[in-house]
Amino acid sequence: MKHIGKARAYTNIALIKYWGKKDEQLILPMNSSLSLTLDAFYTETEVTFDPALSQDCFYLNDRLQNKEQTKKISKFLTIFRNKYSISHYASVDSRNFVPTAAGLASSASGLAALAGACSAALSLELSPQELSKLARRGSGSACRSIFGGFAEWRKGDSDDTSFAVQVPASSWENELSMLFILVNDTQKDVSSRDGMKRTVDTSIFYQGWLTGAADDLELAKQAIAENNFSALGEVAESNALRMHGTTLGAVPPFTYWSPDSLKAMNLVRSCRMRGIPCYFTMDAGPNVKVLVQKKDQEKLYHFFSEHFNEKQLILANTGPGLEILKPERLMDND
Ligand code: FM0
Repeated sequence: MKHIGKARAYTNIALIKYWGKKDEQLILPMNSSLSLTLDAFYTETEVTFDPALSQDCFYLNDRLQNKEQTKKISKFLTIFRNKYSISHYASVDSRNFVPTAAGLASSASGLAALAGACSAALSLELSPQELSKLARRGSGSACRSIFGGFAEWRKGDSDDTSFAVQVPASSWENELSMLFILVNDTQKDVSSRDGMKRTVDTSIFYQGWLTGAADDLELAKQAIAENNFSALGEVAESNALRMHGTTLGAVPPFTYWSPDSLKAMNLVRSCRMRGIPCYFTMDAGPNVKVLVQKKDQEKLYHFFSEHFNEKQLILANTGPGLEILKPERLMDND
């Protein structure tokens, strides 16, 4: 018998970053992190466990992926199969919904959607906490995309104690937005997985990162509890800078910044001087994301549109948590 399930998950951007693993196999992080889920980028994934298959196959945006591209998915499926005693291979049909084709496909939304689809396929009815643990095994940041709004990934110290939880913010989170600035870059990519490993293994700044991140998380949670935008923005910006600082102390040193990343960061500072409160963050790539209050998002967009072209700017609002969907193949038979 075939088992089919489908789910949608939205991407999240960390305000306090996950940067470094304590256990690479289980994906246990060195530090706890905190993110905001956004509505502009999401993944829909349908998974079919099928006794007729002789290997896992992975379609991304209708294209069959090669062995290398299927590896991460297949590894996750194997973890899932072992955990829930399933013997069938699966076909995974994933679609990334991003406003432009600018390489913003995210492992967070992808692996969270896959975890949700697998759970739905077997009607497991897992709790958000269990889903978060499961998604974490695919990609660390995915454990936070189970939740909408703010999520805190509590690092824990075992497979069972490392998962994300909702951070209550009344409805304040709905007053927040993020502007994505897609910058041009010609540098060779260092994946977040490789970048964080090199940093943990070799950066003389890594210990400083860990000490700071624990304090930053507390400051961020307090700012959320008090609905204090500037306090949240300040700690998020400084946390991102510290994370990126660690890469310069690694061996060999590296950076995710490109000249246009610096240009965008400087523009954020001048925006603040002009009276628009806004703060930047960056992940393992050159794009800059700017946290802003929804009421100021048009002004911010306008300001940046004088320096970057329209295709480079994407506005997002706070997004929802994991959604279980009705599989299309079942709908055909309705
Ligand atoms: O999102 O090796 O989840 O907290 O985006 O798959 O566990 O892709 F800036 C980096 C994301 C890390 C910060 O890492 O790594 C954050 C980052 P995996 P992910």
